[in-house]
Amino acid sequence: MTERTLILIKPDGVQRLLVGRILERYEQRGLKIVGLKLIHVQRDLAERHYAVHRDKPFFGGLVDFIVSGPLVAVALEGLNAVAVCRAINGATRPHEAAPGTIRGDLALETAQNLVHASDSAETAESELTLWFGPEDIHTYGRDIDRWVGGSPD
Ligand code: 3AN
Repeated sequence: MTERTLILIKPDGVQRLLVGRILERYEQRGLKIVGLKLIHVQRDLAERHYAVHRDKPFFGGLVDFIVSGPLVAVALEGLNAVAVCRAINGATRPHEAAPGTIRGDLALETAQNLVHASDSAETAESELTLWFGPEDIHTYGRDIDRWVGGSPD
């Protein structure tokens, strides 16, 4: 099923000059970039984004980290985009992430694991609304859509 999902390339990705390499992994898989922006996020949005973790001991550190510098928010569309992006990212804890995944290849620390991806289609919908206005999401066809299962509109 064609889905949309939210990716964040977190401040460590920007600081480590990995934005291009990380974005390339999703793009090469055939996923379509339908929204893209660099944001230095306010605390309020960061807290809303991570609201499910509010009671976790790492919540404060997580919010401090995500507001520490600009990050890149990406809206991606494609067949099974939610599951595909989670697989591309690899396990939350980088020492458990398989080689070939972003975290398995490029990260060591759980607190600085480079990327976020929505964990379900429902979460994706609410997260995309949080990070992008309707005018920031673009619907367009690509010549390669017939080769990678993209929707042609
Ligand atoms: P994922 O990003 O793989 O979906 P979640 O949703 O369990 O993982 O956690 C959200 C984020 O919280 C992680 N990406 C990571 O940055 C941070 N995090 C999760 N567990 C820990 C932990 N034990 N210590 C520090 N940060 C953590």
